[in-house]
Amino acid sequence: MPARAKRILITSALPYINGVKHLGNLAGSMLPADVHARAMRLMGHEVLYICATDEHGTPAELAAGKAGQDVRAYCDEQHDIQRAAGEGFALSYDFFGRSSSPENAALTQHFAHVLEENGLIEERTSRQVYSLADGRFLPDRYVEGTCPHCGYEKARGDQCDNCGRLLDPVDLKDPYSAVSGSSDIEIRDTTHLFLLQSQMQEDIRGWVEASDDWPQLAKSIALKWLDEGLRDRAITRDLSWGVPVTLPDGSIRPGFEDKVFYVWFDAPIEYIGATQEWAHSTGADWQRWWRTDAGAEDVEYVQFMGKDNVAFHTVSFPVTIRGSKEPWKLVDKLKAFNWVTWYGGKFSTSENRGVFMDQALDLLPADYWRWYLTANAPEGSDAAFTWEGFQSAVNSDLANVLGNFVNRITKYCASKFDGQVPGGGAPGEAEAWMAGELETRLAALTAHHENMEFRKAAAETRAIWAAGNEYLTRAEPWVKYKSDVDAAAIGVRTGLNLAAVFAIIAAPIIPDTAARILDALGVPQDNRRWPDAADKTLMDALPHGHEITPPDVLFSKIEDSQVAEWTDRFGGGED
Ligand code: B3M
Ligand code: ZN
Repeated sequence: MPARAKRILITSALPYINGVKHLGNLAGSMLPADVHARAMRLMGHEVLYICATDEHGTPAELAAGKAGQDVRAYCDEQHDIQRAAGEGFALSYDFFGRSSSPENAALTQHFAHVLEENGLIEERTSRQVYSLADGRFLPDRYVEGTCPHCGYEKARGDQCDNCGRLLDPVDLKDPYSAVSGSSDIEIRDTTHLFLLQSQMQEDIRGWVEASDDWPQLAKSIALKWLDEGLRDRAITRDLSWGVPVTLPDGSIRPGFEDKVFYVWFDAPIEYIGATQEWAHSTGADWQRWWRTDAGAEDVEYVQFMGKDNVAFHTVSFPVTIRGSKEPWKLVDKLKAFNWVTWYGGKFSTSENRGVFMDQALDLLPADYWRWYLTANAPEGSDAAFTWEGFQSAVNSDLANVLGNFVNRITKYCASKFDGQVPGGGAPGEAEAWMAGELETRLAALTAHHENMEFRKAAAETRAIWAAGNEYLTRAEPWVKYKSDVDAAAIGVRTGLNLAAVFAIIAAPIIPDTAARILDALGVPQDNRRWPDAADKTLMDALPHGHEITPPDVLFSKIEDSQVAEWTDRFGGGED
């Protein structure tokens, strides 16, 4: 148990329902959230890790349309596919919900009602793009055209993918419908609910400035938005798929029969909605995680996301929460990531550039990817995925450093000591050196995990494994065995105990391999706890005489021929 066990709520940005995510999406939200959740659980904290598919809005409708499917059927199918991909990557969600759940609809409607009671919502008439050919309004991504800022010709109504600016569909030049391609378009008046964010400007600024626990990237993005001034924004759309706009008595709001809430209004509310889904399916209590009048003031709430989502989490969603004047839990720590690029460029399905989550698992087990993507997390800047970098991380860190250590020591124990942890011998110089390494390095590693510094955590994990190999070089049990079996015994015993420590500290990043090593060493579940840097018994914890079995090969090296084949299939540096 840590000095003080905390209650930690972790959410990762909700992946859009429109297709399996690529490795860059994984590396910038779900994977680091999982690594953090696992590390904190191992350290004895009570963790709730929640995620869900983000199922509303134009991306869902458009993708369903392309697939020729009804939107709900499309979402049902894609949700299962994404859940399976998450399981394949060993993402240890406590619950993976759906923003189309009844829980989220009820919460979204509730927030709109209280915001309106608090004078923060009003109906306004605004101008929207209307397609005569399609007989409908074209919100957000339903319309494409030329970006008024940079001239990019395939800008989407809500955002330009070329210059990154957020757009209003009516500002696009030469607009055309993304449904039919028709440019038979006019601008018509339509009524929507507007959230009066401008009234919350000072409140939100005060809250952001008081949040000392946010890493730099998140805070600077939030302040930039506040400096530009919060604008009132429409939180409904002319669409049929989404959360219906109701009055407090539950009936549809007059004039909003063909409208629903905007996806970015209901999606973050689904963090709460998915927690309710979890509670309803398990009988657990959701309020102690979310309601500060029901114990949630003790919760540490950590959010993970890519940098493009930060404004929505530091400004828009907090306007919803704080504007409600109800006792909801707000984020305490927000970890934002830059992009993983594909050789410096964009991942692209259509251009065959990059690997998607389901494809990755057909090539190699999850731990290989988890290791590389964590060791190269896009923290300080964007990080390029390259096959060469992936090959070298797997071959040197996993196969040569960790795999080789575990393999050497367990095989030697099996062949010379009947596969039993040997007693005998006393710690000497080599053991003292290793104990010193462990003490300082474990303390550093623990701090990196607590601070959510993922690259540093992976580097320190590797450094501890490497120290183990250095220890074996110093202790030389295989040389000593010839003249002094007891002197060899202390080396083998220490080595086996180190293998257990190495597996436990690796478990947040490579959980499947860690479990295989711990199984091979016969470490009981109850003893699979995060090691305390000050613990003097770490190198002699396995009972003497205890049986171990060498594991099968832990990692196979990636061959140059595989790199060549994958470069061919998924793209590489040449294009
Ligand atoms: N689905 C956008 C994204 O995947 C969005 C995140 C929602 S978090 C509430 O980038
Ligand atoms: Zn642009």
